[in-house]
Amino acid sequence: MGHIQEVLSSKSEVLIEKENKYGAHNYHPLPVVLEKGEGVYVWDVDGKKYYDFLSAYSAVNQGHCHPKIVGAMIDQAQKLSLTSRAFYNDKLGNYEEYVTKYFGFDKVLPMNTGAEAVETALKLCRKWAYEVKGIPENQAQIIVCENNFHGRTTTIISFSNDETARKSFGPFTEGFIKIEYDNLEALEKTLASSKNIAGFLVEPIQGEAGVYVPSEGYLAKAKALCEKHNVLFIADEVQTGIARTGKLLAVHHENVQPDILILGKAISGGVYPVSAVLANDEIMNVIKPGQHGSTFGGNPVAAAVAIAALEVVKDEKLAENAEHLGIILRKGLNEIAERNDLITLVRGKGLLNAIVINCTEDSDLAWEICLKFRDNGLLAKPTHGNKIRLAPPLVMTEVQIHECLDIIEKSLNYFR
Ligand code: IF1
Repeated sequence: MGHIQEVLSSKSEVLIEKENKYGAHNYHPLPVVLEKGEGVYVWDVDGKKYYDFLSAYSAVNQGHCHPKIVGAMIDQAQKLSLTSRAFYNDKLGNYEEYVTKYFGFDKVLPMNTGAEAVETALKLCRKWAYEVKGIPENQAQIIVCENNFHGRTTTIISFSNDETARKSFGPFTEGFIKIEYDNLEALEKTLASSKNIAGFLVEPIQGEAGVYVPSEGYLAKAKALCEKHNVLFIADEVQTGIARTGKLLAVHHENVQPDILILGKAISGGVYPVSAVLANDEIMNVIKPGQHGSTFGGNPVAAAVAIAALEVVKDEKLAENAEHLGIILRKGLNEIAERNDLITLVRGKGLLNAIVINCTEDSDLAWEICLKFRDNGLLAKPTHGNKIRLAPPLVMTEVQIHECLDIIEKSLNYFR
């Protein structure tokens, strides 16, 4: 197959060049320059329309620029945007009550990005370990999974096994034990190996690793094992949460209530950086004034935006829609796989899906396929070499899913 002939408009080229010249090279974006987003669609600077099958990595579950969410941001931003937590304001308490009742926890600690929320959860877990569980100071160990992705701070990459994310960023933070994902024996063995285990941090589905859905019952049994050993079950639902997998939370597929819940991305509908850590009083009350915080954490705009974004999830039944359309999407992808051997595997839950392409991880075929998707009006991006994540906003319709399946098959057939 030939390389896609790259012909971008001069408008796009100029803007790409600016990013190259004035911006850090910490990304390798697909060559498309976007200017507008609305619902399931985005438009490039030349007015070409695309289906967005990445959803900003599941941050725009409610669709791009949802009017209710944007409206909430505009209204609040014109009234009071930021007080810092040095003073009270009229939005935070209402948001804290709303979000804790929404997910069923006593308290929330509001932050801004997913990584900040993960860091917050790790600090909370350690402090609980020392002050409640009674683990000796500085001896707490937190279990994590191989091929995890929890963000890019120094502590988080300390327990990553992705050399690209780690190389030349040492020295690393101690206190983490890595085990195989979806392996209950490994979890049980590690839990039993030491009295200093404080928590188990896990993605209910490993997104970046290529949308790995664990075995049925894994999350429920893992939670039970953690309870047995008085270890906190910490669910990172930054990517899998907010209805993405067909339930409000991915852990709800197994009726699991985490000890600590981490949320980000679509909690704001992709309109504003909002993240949150939720827990019950026994855990959350270990944090005292001055022990943790953030300038923007829980600001009035974040509070207003998050309430609107969460209301949209319920009002528009996005979890039910994701569940229903995910079944149709995977069925259609499997039918394409029967006709075209470029797809070796289809996996996912709700509208968090991926196809595995019949090539080696270092091949550029998945990238080429995404360029062809782009030419045919659908935007997606490979993850870890030969997997292409397919995660549209949860406001898709059945007709649009079928239209996208046609685009996907037409694009794949170009490479046969
Ligand atoms: C980028 C990946 C996805 C996350 C989970 C915490 C965070 C993320 C499960 C941190 C963030 C984003 C980061 C984004 C791309 C995207 C991503 F490719 F990096 F790995 F989704 F899979 N927990 N994931 O998925 O949240 O600090 O970014 O708000 O470009 O780095 P954040």
